[in-house]
Amino acid sequence: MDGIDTLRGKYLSAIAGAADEAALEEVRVAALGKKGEISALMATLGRMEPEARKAAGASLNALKDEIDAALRARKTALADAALDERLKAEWLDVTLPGRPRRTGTIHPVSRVMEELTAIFADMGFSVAEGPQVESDWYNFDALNIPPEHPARQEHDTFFMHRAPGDNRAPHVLRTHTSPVQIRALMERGAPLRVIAPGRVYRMDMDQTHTPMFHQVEGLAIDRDISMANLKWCLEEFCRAFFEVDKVELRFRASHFPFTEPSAEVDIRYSNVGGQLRIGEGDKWMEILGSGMVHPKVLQAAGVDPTQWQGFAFGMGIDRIAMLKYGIPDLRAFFESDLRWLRHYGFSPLDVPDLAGGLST
Ligand code: 2U9
Repeated sequence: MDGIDTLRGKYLSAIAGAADEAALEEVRVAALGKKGEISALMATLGRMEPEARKAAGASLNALKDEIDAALRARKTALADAALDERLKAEWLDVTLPGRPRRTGTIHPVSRVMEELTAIFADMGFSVAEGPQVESDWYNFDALNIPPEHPARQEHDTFFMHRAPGDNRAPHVLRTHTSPVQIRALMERGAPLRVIAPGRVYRMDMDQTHTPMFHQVEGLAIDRDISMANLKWCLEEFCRAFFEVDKVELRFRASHFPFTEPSAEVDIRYSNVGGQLRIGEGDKWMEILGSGMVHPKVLQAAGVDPTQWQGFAFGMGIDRIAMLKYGIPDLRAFFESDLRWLRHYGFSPLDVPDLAGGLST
């Protein structure tokens, strides 16, 4: 059986020398494949004398098993070597300090909403939310804005489509957050203190207007509420929000359908070399609208105006964010420019808290 020993030597050294799995497979096919050398020898067994066939068959089977085992052992060795290579190449020192990565930032509008919430929560107001697509009853009628009022005109309001043949009044994108407060009043009744921050929509687009902007409105309903409470509440808010000890507000008589009497509120400020300072100087800037809730509005929400009254106010969040953080261009708020967001955004870990002032 010299031939067998030659074959053994040939294939075992070929297996030992195979550098990768593909080379190993070639050796397997050459030896044990259908047309392989050992398979061919197996095929000759049938033509042998029985005695010779027995001996040759046993030797060939033993060789086949030996080559098979060698193939498997080499395969495992190659896989282990490949894994060692990878582990060496992909080695990572987990004791190194973390690399600083850029994190996202909190948008100034979100930041100001958090600040507003903290300030008003401290005064006993809860936050209410509601749908951005509203019926015209919640957005207008309940707020004493009759159908012929200018705010209802097409140029201000975005109307939703109705299916053809559906002749009901269309829903609108809310033009203010007041419907949220109507809903809160109807659901919870009086007494009530809520603020409603959120997105509102008006068909308006120029340097100082965007079709979507953010508002916060506040509503306080109780048995004995007056303009004096309103004034204190707004002064307290401005002091905390602008983080100054002294603020001065000026109430100018105005008109809104949902409040009577109504007042627009200006804040005293100065402009020193382009730097705005709140609470000092001889300039006045309008920052919000307010008033005593109109009895018809209370009535629409199912609250008896002979028992309850309250104040309400509304202000633009984007505008007060620009004012507080010195942001010059309103439209940049909605462009998602990463450089702008990194510059004007806030750390997600820095959550405003009233204890000791908002920013400390
Ligand atoms: C209810 C009753 C009354 C909310 C109010 C204003 C005055 C106001 C504007 C400020 C700037 C909107 O963003 S802005 O253009 N808002 O002047 N809003 S009183 O009055 C309400 C709200 C809800 C139930």
